[in-house]
Amino acid sequence: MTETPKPPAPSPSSVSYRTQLTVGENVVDPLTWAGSVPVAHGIAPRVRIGRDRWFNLLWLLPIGFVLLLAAIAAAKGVRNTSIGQQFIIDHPGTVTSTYADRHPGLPIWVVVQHFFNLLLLVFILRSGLQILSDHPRLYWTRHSTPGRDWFRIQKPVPSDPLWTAKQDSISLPAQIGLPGIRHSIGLARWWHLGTDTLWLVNGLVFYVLLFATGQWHRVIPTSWEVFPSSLSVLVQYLSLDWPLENGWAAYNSLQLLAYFVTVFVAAPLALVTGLGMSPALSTRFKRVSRLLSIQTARSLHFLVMIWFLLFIVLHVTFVATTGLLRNLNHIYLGSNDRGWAGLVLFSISMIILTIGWVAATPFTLRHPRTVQRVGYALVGPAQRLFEHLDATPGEYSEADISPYFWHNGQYPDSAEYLALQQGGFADYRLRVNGLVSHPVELSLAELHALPGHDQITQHFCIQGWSGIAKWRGLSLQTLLDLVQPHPEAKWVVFYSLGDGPDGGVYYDAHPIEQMSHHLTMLAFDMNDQPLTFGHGAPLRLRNEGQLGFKQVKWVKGVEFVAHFSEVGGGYGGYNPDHEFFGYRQSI
Ligand SMILES: Nc1nc2c(c(=O)[nH]1)N[C@H]1C(S)=C(S)[C@@H](COP(=O)(O)O)O[C@H]1N2
Ligand SMILES: [Mo]
Repeated sequence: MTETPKPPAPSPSSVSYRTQLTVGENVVDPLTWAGSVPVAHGIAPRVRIGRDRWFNLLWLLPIGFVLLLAAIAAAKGVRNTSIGQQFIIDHPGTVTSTYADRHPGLPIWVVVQHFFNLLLLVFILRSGLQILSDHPRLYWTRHSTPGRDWFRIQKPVPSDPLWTAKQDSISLPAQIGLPGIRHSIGLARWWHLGTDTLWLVNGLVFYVLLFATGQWHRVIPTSWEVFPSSLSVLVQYLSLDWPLENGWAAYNSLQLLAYFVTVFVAAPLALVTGLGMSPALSTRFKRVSRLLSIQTARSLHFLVMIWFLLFIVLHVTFVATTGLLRNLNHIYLGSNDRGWAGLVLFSISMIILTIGWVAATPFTLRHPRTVQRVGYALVGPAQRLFEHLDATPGEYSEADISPYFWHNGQYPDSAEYLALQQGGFADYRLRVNGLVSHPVELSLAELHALPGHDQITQHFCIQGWSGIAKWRGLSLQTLLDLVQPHPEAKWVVFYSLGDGPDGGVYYDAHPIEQMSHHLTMLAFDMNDQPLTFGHGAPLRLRNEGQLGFKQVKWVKGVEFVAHFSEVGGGYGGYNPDHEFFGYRQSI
């Protein structure tokens, strides 16, 4: 037997970890989705009262019903008094203006925009609920401390010290959430941010036309009379003796106020609180971010959604009960007659809406790459703009450090990792190679010997939780100086010792220009202690202008490449490959 001589083993520093990656699927199979994450049900919504008493919001249904009956009785009582009667005579409920008298009716652009608004809101609300269910808790401080949430649709956080935010996520009914499967935040965000963008464009056009045509008279109150007049309408509604409506000429004052608040308060607030959750922006506008921390923004964003839901329910109720045919002719036809044409158009619009509603989830599961691509096309430009605002990630003080920092992701369990861990990482080597002049392999001791620094920064997980920690490590710039990337190197890929939930090594690609930021670091300490197992021992990435999933933990290799499309599934990271996230996500 002759032995064929083995070819010389390539020098380890030139071997790429790419071969350890897997390619993601191009369709979603709910059974194997996200590492076969099982269905997990949440609980009825609860609000915290005091330190640790939780109020089940379902009680609001009977309580609300009793309160409504009491309010009806009170309103009827008021109308039986002479003061009450005089008040309603003095303030009949609608403030007419010369504009309203001269320009009754709704122009066709209102008709068209109203329909688009309705259609987009369906997707915005569904995907918004999906996003909420990925971290089904709300807080008022950036710390996301278990037990300090003010609202939750999930049981209390278990005592397991390695409990992850992914384990904490819950399922929603498939036709409520979009795309309706557990932990589908990547796809839900494309729907949410993509339809948000269209909704904002629709809203912007609406604002412009409103002021260009004088239609704003119909939705902006111009006299203080609107308040007593609204009160009068409220009493008339509650006493079940409703005011005479003539929405064709002018809305009643309560309706006017509701429209005004929705268009000019709730909608802008939805935008501001939405953007308040972005790492790039909330770190850029530090003053704003002090007041409007990510969690305050998220909580307010939720309350704005509640406003929209209440508005929709009441709006539809009144449309149906105050002369349905005529109201539908107003908003679907822009005409004031009592024929059936409005109802026909309304029915067609409801069919379109229902088809869109029912098809959205199956379409998303069958064509997730399309959702990923179209979503990025819609929101990518804004996202890149924010990154180019020269984001200076917020830096905090020791006093800001979070008492609890959630864990997330898939823990490493390979023999390789366990052996390294048992050896106190004495055998650990960070392999840095690719398009560089000087590939290196560095032990932990060598990494510690390089110049390092501390930083106190905020982590933004895509699922919605946040936390502040102090990190110690070396700037990526130090590493760049050491290895000298070639000019063609435009992306930097970080490989983990841990696998992702679908198998294959976890990795993520970052644009090289973000590596030179003074806060981009490979960290080995967290809050003055060596990184724990759960948080990424022995080494993890911090790129503070980006979301949490890009902060690779348990880093074993760094590779400089021309473009991430050559790596793994080609979408820029494990989550982009397997769960349809974006390759940069700064909002
Ligand atoms: N290797 C690896 N790194 C990872 C993950 C993972 O699953 N595997 N999860 C990411 C996600 S989604 C988040 S939010 C952060 C969480 O870091 P923490 O556990 O220290 O809070 O790590 C990121 N890095
Ligand atoms: Mo995350």
